[in-house]
Amino acid sequence: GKISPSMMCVDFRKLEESVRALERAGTDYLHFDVMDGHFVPNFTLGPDFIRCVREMTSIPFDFHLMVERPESLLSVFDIREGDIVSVHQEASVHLQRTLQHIRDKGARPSVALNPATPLYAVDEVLDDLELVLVMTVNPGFAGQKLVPSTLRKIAGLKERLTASGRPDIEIEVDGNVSWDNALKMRQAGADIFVAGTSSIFTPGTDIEEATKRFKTSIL
Ligand code: S6P
Ligand code: MG
Repeated sequence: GKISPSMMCVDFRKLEESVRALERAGTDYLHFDVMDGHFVPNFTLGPDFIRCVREMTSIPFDFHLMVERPESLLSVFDIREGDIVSVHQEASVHLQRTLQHIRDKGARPSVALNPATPLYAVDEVLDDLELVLVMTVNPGFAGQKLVPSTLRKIAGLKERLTASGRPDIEIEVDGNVSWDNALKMRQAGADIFVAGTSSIFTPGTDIEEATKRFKTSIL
């Protein structure tokens, strides 16, 4: 499994040293939560913040766009080859075209699904995808509790992808990925784990040590 630490959970006063600790621990991605106050009732990281982190590191970025009409906002982000870009199925009117635009930038197209969104919502875009992001909480806030039915959903998605001839599509999980839940998610078929306040960013935790331990636990 791969780890994608959630940058909205970083202590912003220690931004650069946190990025360095994550680098030393061999993180696979950095996860950036972008919220617009419409699709979700909150605001978080924007293009300037993300560009600032880009200047610090060459770790690939994992954009999670929790915004209405993501197609109209792709151009404001510095998206590079090898980055993951997740757009929400519920927020995108022209989903196939949006995924195509992401691929044209050399990035890895991904669709995010809210807990209540059925798996068949990705059936018609499997050709355009490299990953599916399964939300295991309702998006908008860090520090929430797992929606239990999403564990079955991960397993269901794994089966569905295999049956459709796309077992190569990776499954990313986001929301209350605690030490315990990560193991259950791993067992259900998850490949990429967004780590937040439930694991490596619990106050008082040594980020480098916790990230290494997390990576070992999802091997
Ligand atoms: C939630 C967001 C997530 C959170 C992450 C925090 O809307 O998409 O990426 O930052 O879930 O982790 P935790 O462990 O606090 O749930
Ligand atoms: Mg997220």
